Formats: sequence, C-alpha cells, structure tokens
Amino acid sequence: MTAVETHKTACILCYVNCGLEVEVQGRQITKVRGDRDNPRSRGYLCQKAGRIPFYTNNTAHRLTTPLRRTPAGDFEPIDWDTAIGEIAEKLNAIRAEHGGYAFGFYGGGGQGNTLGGPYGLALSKAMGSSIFYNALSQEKTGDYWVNGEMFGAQNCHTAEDVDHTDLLVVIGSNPWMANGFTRAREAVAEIRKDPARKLLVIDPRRTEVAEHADLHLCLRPGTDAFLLGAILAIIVRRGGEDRAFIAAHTEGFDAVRDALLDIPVDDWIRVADVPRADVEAAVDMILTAPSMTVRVDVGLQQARNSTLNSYLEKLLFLLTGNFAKRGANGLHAWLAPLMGHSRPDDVAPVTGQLKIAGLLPPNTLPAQILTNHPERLRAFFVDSANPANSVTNTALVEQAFRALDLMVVIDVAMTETARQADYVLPAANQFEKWENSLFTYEYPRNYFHVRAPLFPPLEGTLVEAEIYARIVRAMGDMPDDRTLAELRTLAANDRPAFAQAFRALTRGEPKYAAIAAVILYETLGATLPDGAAAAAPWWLPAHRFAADYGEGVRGAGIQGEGFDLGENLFAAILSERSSVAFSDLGYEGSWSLMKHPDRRVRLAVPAMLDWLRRLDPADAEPDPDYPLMLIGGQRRNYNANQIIRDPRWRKTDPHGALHLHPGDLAATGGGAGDWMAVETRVGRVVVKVEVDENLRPGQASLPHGYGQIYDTPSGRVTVGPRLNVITDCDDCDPIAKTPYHKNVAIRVSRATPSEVEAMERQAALVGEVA
Ligand SMILES: Nc1nc2c(c(=O)[nH]1)N[C@H]1C(S)=C(S)[C@@H](COP(=O)(O)OP(=O)(O)OC[C@H]3O[C@@H](n4cnc5c(=O)[nH]c(N)nc54)[C@H](O)[C@@H]3O)O[C@H]1N2
Ligand SMILES: Nc1nc2c(c(=O)[nH]1)N[C@H]1C(S)=C(S)[C@@H](COP(=O)(O)OP(=O)(O)OC[C@H]3O[C@@H](n4cnc5c(=O)[nH]c(N)nc54)[C@H](O)[C@@H]3O)O[C@H]1N2
Ligand code: SF4
Ligand SMILES: [Mo]
Repeated sequence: MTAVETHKTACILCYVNCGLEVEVQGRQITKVRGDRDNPRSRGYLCQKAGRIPFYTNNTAHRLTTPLRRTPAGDFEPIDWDTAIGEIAEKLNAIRAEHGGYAFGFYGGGGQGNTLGGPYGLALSKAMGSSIFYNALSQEKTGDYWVNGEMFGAQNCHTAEDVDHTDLLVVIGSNPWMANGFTRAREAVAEIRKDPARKLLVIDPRRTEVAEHADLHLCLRPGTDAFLLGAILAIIVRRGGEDRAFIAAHTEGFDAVRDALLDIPVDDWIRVADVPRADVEAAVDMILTAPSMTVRVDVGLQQARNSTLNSYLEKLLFLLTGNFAKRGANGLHAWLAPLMGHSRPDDVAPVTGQLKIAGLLPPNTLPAQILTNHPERLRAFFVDSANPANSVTNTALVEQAFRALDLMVVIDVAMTETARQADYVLPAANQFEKWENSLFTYEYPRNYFHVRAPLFPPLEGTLVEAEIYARIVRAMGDMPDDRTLAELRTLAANDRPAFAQAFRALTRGEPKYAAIAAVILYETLGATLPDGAAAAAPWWLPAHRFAADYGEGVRGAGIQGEGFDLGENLFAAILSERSSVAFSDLGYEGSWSLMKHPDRRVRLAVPAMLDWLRRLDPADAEPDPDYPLMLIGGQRRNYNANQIIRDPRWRKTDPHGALHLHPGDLAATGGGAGDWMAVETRVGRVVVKVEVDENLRPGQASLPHGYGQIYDTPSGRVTVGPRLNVITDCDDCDPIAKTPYHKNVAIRVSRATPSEVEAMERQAALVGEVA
C-alpha cells in the first residue's frame, strides 16, 4: 500500500484557481479539500472541484506517445526524437520560404496552466510570427479594446471588490454556476444576509444568482446596450453623475452626456422589455449605494453589441465614481499581463483583421487559412485548447485545419482538434509538472500561485517547456553549449552577474531575445530548487514588476530594494505553496496602473458614441425563420470548458440537454426527454430536451463544454452537443469579432426517427467510455 501524502495545489477548472489541499496515493488524488491556508480562496471550493480526480486519475484517455498522421489519414506512434526532428525541419523550411506570417499559434494555456505560454510564444517569435489566437480573443477582446481607449493600454484590466461592496451589479454572468470571482457563492450569500448590502442582476434568465437578488432586470436577450444606455441616460437626466470624480479624474464627459441625453429612454426600455419602474428602481439603487461594483462576463461580452456593451458597463461605474475606491471596480496588477497591447494599425495579413491586445479572433481563423493569398497561414500550433470544439463553425474550422501544410497539437488527450493534426505531442498534465495561472483578477491585493507537481510526468509525456526547448534547439536557434554552461554557472553563484550576462546576450541578438524563455529554462532553470526549471521565465517579470511597482510589492509584505526586491519576489512565488500576495497598491493604486500619461480616464470614445447613436431597435427583433434565442454555451454544474475528458465526472446532465421554457417546448409538440433538432443557417445538432422555467419565453439554452468524441470498443461516441456546429463566424461583433454566442437565433423541431435511433445508440455507449 503506497503512503498517503497531503499536498497543496490549485483547482484548474476555472480561472479563479481556488487553493486545494489534496491527498495523494500513488498516481491518484484520493481526497480534495479547500486549502484554508490559501489567502485568496480561504478554503472555498465550488461544486466542481471535488470531481478533479477525473482529470488526474483516469489515464485511459491520455496520450503517451507522439503521433504522426499517415497518408491514409490515421495516426502512427513515433518516438520523440523523430517527432521533434521532423517538426523542426518543416518549421525551418516554412520560415525560410515564407517568413513569419505563415506561422500561427493558438492557445498557450487554459484555465489553470499558463506556464507553457511563454515557451509557445518563444517558438512563435523564433518563427518571426505574431499571429496569435486564444480563448480570450473570442470573449474578452472587446473589453480590452475599450480598456485601451479609456485607460491607455489594452492590458489595463478591471476587477471587482465584491467583498466590500454595498451594491453588486451582475450583468450577463452567473457566478453561482460559473464563479468568476473568489468565493462566489459565499460572497453572494454574505451580501444577501446583510440588509445594508444589495444585489442587482441583469440577465434574461432567472439565474441561480438572480434568485438571491434584491432586483432582477429580466431583459430580452441581446438588448443590453439598450438597457444600459437607458440606465445611463436616466442617471445623467437626474444629474446623478459623480461630478467631483469626473472633474478630478476624467476627460470627455460632456460628449458622453450629450450622447446619453439623446437616448429615447422609453423606447429603449421597451426594446429591452423590462418594466420602466424596475429600471428606475435600479437607478435608485445605483445612486444611493455608498459603493458599487459591476461584475460582467460572457453573458454581456458574447452578446449582441459586445464591444459597445463593454463600454457602457464601464461608464456605469465610472460616471458614478465607483472606481479606484473600496467596494468598487479598479485596475488590478499582473505579475506579467496575460495579453499585450496592439496599435490601431496592427492588422493581420490576408483578412486585414485588427489585432487587439496582441490577439486575433478565432472567428477569422478559417479566413486566414482558406485562401490562395501568398501570406496565408500554413503552419499552426495548438496548445492547451480545443478549437475544433470551442471555436465558431466547427465544419469550417476543421476544413481549415486540414488545409494547413503543418498542424501540431500539444495536448494531454486525443481531442477533436488533435484528430485534425499532422503531429500530436503528448504533454504531462497540470498536476504532473510545475504550473501556475495568470488570472490575478483581484482588487486591490493580488496573489500569484505557482504549483509544484503532485506526480511525475506520465511515461511517454513531456512538460511543454521541454517540448518547445527541444524544438527550438533542433531548429538550430539556441546559443552554443559553452555560452549556456557559463550562464548556468553564473545563475547558480552570482545572480546579478547572471542578469548582466543574460541581458548582454539577449540584447545583442534579437534571435536570442525571441527565445529568452527557453534560454532561462536551460540556464537559470537548472539551478532552481526542487526541479522548478519550467518556472524560470518568471524571473524576468518578477524583476520588471518589482522595478515598476516596488511600493506594491513591499505593500504585499515582500522586502528589499532594487535588484534584491526582484530576487525576493521571484523566490517568494517559487517557494509559497498556497499562493503569495505579490502586490498591494491600495484602492488608489488603479491610478498608477493606468497608462494614459496624465492618468485621466477618457470617457468619450468616439467610435462607441457613434455606435450608440446608430443602435437600431429593429435589430433586436426576432428572426422569423429562427425565432428562439439560444444561450449557446451556458455554464452549468458539471461543465468546465473542454478540460476533463471523462464523461463520468458529471453527476448530472450527462447528455448536455437543451433547455426550453415550458411553453416553447409545448409548441414543438415534444416533451421533456425527447430528442430535438436545433438548427441555424450554419448547422444542425440533435439533443435531449428538458424544461427550464427560469428561462424567458422564447429563450433556450445549450451547455458549453460538451461534444467530446471517444472511441469505444463498440464504436465512436460524441458526448453531448458539439455546440459550435451551429454557430456562425459572421454573427459577431464588428470590431473585435467576438461571436454572439449568448444570442444565437435558432429553431427547434423534433428529431427525425433515424436521428433518434442514432442518438439512442450513442447514448447507450456513453457508459463504455472508461
Ligand atoms: N461551471 C462552469 N463554470 C465556468 C466555466 C465552465 O465551463 N463551467 N467556464 C469558465 C469560463 S472560461 C468563463 S468565460 C466563465 C463564463 O461565465 P458566465 O458568463 O457567468 O457564464 P454563461 O453561462 O456563459 O453566461 C452567463 C449568463 O449570461 C446570460 N445571458 C444570456 N444572454 C444574455 C444577454 O443577452 N444579456 C445578458 N445580460 N445576459 C445574457 C445567461 O443567462 C447566463 O446566466 O465561466 C467560467 N466558469
Ligand atoms: N458556442 C460557444 N463556444 C464557446 C463558449 C461558449 O460559451 N459558447 N465559450 C468560450 C470560452 S469563454 C472559452 S474560455 C473557450 C474554452 O475553450 P478552449 O479555448 O478550447 O480551452 P479549454 O476548453 O480550456 O481547452 C482545454 C484543452 O487543454 C487540454 N489540456 C488540459 N490540460 C493540459 C495540459 O496540461 N497541457 C496541454 N498542452 N493541454 C492540456 C485539454 O485536453 C483541452 O483540449 O470556449 C469558448 N467557446
Ligand atoms: S470556483 Fe473555479 S477554481 Fe474554484 S473550485 Fe470552482 S471550478 Fe475550481
Ligand atoms: Mo472563457
């Protein structure tokens, strides 16, 4: 019997990354508790974390050898040296013949693993490429674009002080199911218990969090811009704006006020289909609250008028002065920003698509490949993402992947995306290596959590850092061994001298700057305690952050000056197993994080004010051919993006049911438990149907995170809907190209007898997916 060990780690099922204390026996996690020593999550866990052993314990679906596509279209196992050698050779040929635009990268991290990211990007830079897509650029880039305009950089990012707020406003997010901020259910329960604190929810569905609300504005799906516009208009008509805050900290209020005063308030409230009295009551709550924080997520950001929604949501807290103070919204620190900042002239070749925060939208990915344009995308790496399931229009995405000259997928399992690849490289999973996440969405105190492995890598797999290091080396891009050995010696004995030598090397040679992460891994990494080599790239941001925000670092309790402060910060993040506070800039710290040199918020964003003026109520009318409005990707109790590949992890909702309002279900002539066809202009999926009385009439919902395909001894099974089979790349935001997944126009009918038979056959096989 192997001994039971207790370890600290983190949950990887959403970007809150709660601290876990786990019991481990051999290669199994046998018990999961909340880590009370974790200062961020303080022992909290949601319904999903206890099911995390389904990610670690079942290795039946793990990849354990590199795979190469055969001419017949299936895969053959090959050894690592062959895989790395062939991939490196093909990359060199593409780089020499076509240059950087031919190479693209997707992913580089999921909800709990961002440590591979710097290595993937090093390869990208070595290829001379800046064609980069990830999950954020199909949900958050509208928000980032607005942040760039208002705060001066697209990686100025706001967070919420939920714990201290007097009024929590939740728009298009369901923290009860999706969390999204720390201790979500507890924090909501605390607000509910305190009669002085209030909760306002804006969501078409009576969500689990709306059940706790003091007021729920149950708007018509897709009409947030109208409702938020009307709310803001009422605020300025009443003179409710915070004049002192506006004068002290902002520019452009007059233009904003003029645009808001033009809004036909009653018409727009009618479009949103909420009682006028409720809207007035909401404004009363907002204007009387000593502090308010606004919490949004993809219910607003993947809804119609997405980028405009993000602008209006920010005006709500800015015009009322609920920014950079206790209980409000504020900018948060990052050890290193998760994304970049793009200039307005930074566009992709072929599509001319604007980059935002250094990212391109997956909605434009097929167009970047399926063309004869000389600068088209030819070689593509996907790491820690499953775009064949998670990106709009599955059929088109798969067609594009098959049109590439080279596609490499790095994953732990044979995903739907990996099935399209030329090479599949098996990674060690998130509890078999050093990892961290980068979502430091707290305000004003920020924590960073580096996790130590619980298990050694599964045999046959490699850690991402090692995979990319081997590729870069095989491409011939690494400095010579003597240079590396000298750096290693310096790193072990004299960090300031190492810093100098490292800087000299990377500043002297752009090709070494490109692969700085890999050089750190192979030099400094080799000297780090406990085999934490992969964490070496954090050394650079630790020094940069300490140099820029020394006050914040010391405010979080890490001592030192100059170079020492950076070293101490790096040592702290490496050694603290329950996460460490790395920055506390106080509530006023938002101003030092702003990037406009005068530290004043730009309230007037001309493109947004134009859009507001052009909003047309007719656009909110239902499509007669596709009359229902689908939440295309609802967060429920047991979905977690595409992370867990074992259907048994779900305690409920095994088939990923379609939810309909009882009246809408009756209109189809079907009943609960029937198989239904959901159709759009793009595609058709067949799903089981259930009733949900909390939906608005006319609104439907399908869950996010299903559609995994497994091979069983009795045949191939798709578990739950491949939702993006029905979504359309062009149904998206005009600026950021964010898909309008929360407002997908559909029609529903009963499935045909042959569809029913096929679905029943597959449903019977789900139990065989071990
Ligand atoms: N259980 C679970 N939790 C998760 C995840 C998961 O897969 N499963 N994924 C994580 C990730 S990556 C993300 S991005 C977050 C997303 O988290 P959320 O955004 O909270 O999740 P969703 O359920 O997609 O959508 C939120 C709400 O939008 C509402 N909605 C639909 N249409 C509209 C509309 O037109 N206007 C408004 N105002 N609301 C609308 C829906 O009714 C729903 O309540 O969840 C994270 N947490
Ligand atoms: N229609 C519709 N589509 C949506 C959404 C929606 O609401 N509706 N939501 C969108 C949102 S908000 C998001 S965030 C995306 C999420 O979708 P994706 O961007 O595809 O990301 P994940 O689901 O997190 O993908 C996780 C992948 O990483 C793999 N993996 C797990 N651990 C490791 C590891 O250690 N190393 C490596 N290399 N791989 C690993 C998993 O096997 C899986 O393939 O989906 C988006 N797509
Ligand atoms: S809130 Fe997110 S990180 Fe925390 S336990 Fe739930 S899924 Fe895991
Ligand atoms: Mo997401």
